[in-house]
Amino acid sequence: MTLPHHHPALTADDPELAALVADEERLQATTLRMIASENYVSRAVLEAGGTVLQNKYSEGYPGRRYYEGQQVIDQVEALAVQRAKALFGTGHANVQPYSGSPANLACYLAFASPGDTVMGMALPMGGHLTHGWGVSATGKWFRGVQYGVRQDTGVVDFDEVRDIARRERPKLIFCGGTAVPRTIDFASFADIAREVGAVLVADIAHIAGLVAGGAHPSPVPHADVISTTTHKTLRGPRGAMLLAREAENLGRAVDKAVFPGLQGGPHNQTTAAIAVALHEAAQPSFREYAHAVVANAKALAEALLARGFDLVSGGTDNHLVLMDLTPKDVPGKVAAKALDRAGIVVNYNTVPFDPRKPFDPSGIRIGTPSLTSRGLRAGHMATVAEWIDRGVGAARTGDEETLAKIRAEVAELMAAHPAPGLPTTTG
Ligand code: DSN
Repeated sequence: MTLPHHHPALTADDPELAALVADEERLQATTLRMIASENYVSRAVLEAGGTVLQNKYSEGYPGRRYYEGQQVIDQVEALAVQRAKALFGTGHANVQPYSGSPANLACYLAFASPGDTVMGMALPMGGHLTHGWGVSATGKWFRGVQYGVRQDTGVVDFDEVRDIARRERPKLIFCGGTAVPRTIDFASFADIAREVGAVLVADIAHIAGLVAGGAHPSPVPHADVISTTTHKTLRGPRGAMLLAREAENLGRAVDKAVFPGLQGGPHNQTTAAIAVALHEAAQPSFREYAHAVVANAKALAEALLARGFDLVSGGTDNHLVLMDLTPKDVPGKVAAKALDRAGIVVNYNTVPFDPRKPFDPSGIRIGTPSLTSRGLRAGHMATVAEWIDRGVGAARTGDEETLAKIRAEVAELMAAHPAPGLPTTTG
């Protein structure tokens, strides 16, 4: 299969780099991308992110900049802010954080001081590095205390969360994470945060699109601040937002922390692409998409359970499934690399109480946002589960022939379901 040239200037200026871009386009077109945090953006989002808006410096906020010439940029940012507030129903939005980690770091700067106690879900339990985990700056510069999930259920135990919070009195509590397959109970976290006087940050990076599309309960009005990336289920560019209730001056604190506290000039081309993604997410078709992501993940989980796979928490309520491969006698990394050779792209992942190391853990994490963007629906999930089953089996026995066969079957289904944003395939 060949792809036509879609980047004429790049191809003329720098054919070496243009060829790499074409290779990546081909890879994304022909593989089943199941990394739960990835997606395909629309061509409109790609175009907005590649505009001359990137030539402009604009430290500050609309109407309060440190450089002149902001007649247009102010409107772009104001539009993104207005769309974010409308989509999520919040009083305040900051669309400038460069990505999820700086967005979370801004919460520390806004509401805590170095050495303060902060609380989040432990990374191996499904949390995120920036929720106070030891190797992260947030765990080095703050005193991170961590909650997890129950070993018997795989879900958060709010008695444990409350006990830790009462004992440790954290300044900040993070809820949300990167490998949480179940609905996040924002109201219960908010009760606990209120009781101990902590600021509650709901990190909805993974589920922002589901929240926007009505397929996961909203953290509004429970969380004080909502942190999210814009490129996962929300299907926007690589970027982030911080949303807050205006009434309590939370928004002002967040803004000061992002700029001048942490960042310089916002990436205006990204702001524009975020605005486009927010516009797309406000359409009725996005609601259908968000619900289909969840329906696909549930159908996939059922099909995997029927094939004898062990799923953390026994299934999923959202877009991701966390598989413990211990009973299959295949380490997560071996399975992930074999599936990659079969054209199914996943990541190896720790599972709660994992006896193995994070760089060689027991599980894999899979998700349905990207394949749903290509139009795959619940009826396709039995096939996907079968591929994963055969692929994991082939990983155990070193059966490269089976992996190659799956690769060809995957490519055929992908050719029938072109991905948004990619050049049309020919030949
Ligand atoms: N890297 C993201 C993920 O894969 O979940 C989190 O930052």
